Amino acid sequence: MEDRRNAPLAEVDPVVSRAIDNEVARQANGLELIASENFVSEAVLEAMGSVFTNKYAEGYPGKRYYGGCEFADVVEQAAIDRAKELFGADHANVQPHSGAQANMSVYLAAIKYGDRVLGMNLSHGGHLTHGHPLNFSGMSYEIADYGVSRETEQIDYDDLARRAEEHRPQLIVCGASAYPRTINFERITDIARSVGARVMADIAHIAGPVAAGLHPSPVPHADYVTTTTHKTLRGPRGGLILCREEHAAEVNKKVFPGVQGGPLVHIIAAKAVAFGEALREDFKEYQRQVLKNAKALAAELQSQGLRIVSGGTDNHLVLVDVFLGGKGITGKEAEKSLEAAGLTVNKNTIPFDQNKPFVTSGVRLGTPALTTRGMGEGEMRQVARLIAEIIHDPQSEEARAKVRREVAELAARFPLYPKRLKKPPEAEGVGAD
Ligand code: DSN
Repeated sequence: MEDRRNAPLAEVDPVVSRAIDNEVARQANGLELIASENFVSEAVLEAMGSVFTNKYAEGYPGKRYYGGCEFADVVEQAAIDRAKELFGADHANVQPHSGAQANMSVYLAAIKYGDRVLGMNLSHGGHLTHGHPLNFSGMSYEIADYGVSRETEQIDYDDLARRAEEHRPQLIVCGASAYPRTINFERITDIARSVGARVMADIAHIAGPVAAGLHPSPVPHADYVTTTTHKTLRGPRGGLILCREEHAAEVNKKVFPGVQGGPLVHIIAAKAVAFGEALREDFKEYQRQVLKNAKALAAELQSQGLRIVSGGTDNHLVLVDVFLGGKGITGKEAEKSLEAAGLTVNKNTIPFDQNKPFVTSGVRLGTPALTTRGMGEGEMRQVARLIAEIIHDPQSEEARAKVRREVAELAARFPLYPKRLKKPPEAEGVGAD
């Protein structure tokens, strides 16, 4: 039998190889505005694609259930040390395969089945794992929620305090997936302490600004801090838990063997690389630009006649009301029309949405990915005008063609993964068509 173990992917599996090439082209030739996405460095990709994928390493550095873990220990210890330094945390567990598994491990460490959890309402910006009835969180715990005020569309901390007093939760979950404003983690922790609850802060979206010191950190306040590593933090797809020393042993036990088996050592190696990158001064500069870009994007969208939920943004994301009480279009229609013009966004509910979650009145935009490409405030204003043009006239072929041309020009001016981009998109029929 022919041994093809050393043959290149394109020969071994043309279907997968072509899909990867097409995805490189899709990412490079379009404009990515999904707030939870980003582009990792070649160094992170190299670590992810390493032979560490072959290694079982159940346990933790120095205490493994398998032999041959000496180099797995090196990368995991590097990831732990760098995460602790980056966030000023006592303890880091870098093994969660995802943010959801990080959150699940914390719930198991912090509370018992059937206990009460107070989490942010999903349609006000909360996350599935903060208590949705179809998620393990909603299935396993009694959930109460808090949200934003109708007037300001910002978290109503007085109401949160009242609800904490009323429901007496064992755990308060804070952090959000679609909330553009600064979160007062200290105030939420004070509220939790007043009712004897623990606090889990899920900073998946804002981990980058937090690491760069541009958003107040929950680490000195909350009992547990969880995050994904692939959003503003710009690492590989995965999860991370930070906590105080007193919770370290319990958290480790709940990640493994509680929730997971063997860690993904290749991903942990890539987390180490990403955390190393995030410790550098240029990462802080990048995060500053992400925030400036989000403000520029929001301001221009506003002057183009779109409504920005909460009136602006303090972080990397902008929640746009495209429905405008029925005068505009739905989030679903906006997402589709923008995609056809080469702009990738996701539809999103807005607080007190009149439309169903699959339709929505809003779109969520974020600047992390375009900022990684090197774009600044001038480009954000241009992107905002392109978005507004499509939303104000979603059926116009002429507008779509014009926007597509400008998207292609912008994308070409800020190249992405040039060494991986194999063919011009026209040749493959890939990209904005
Ligand atoms: N799906 C992620 C997001 O887009 O925010 C959260 O898990």
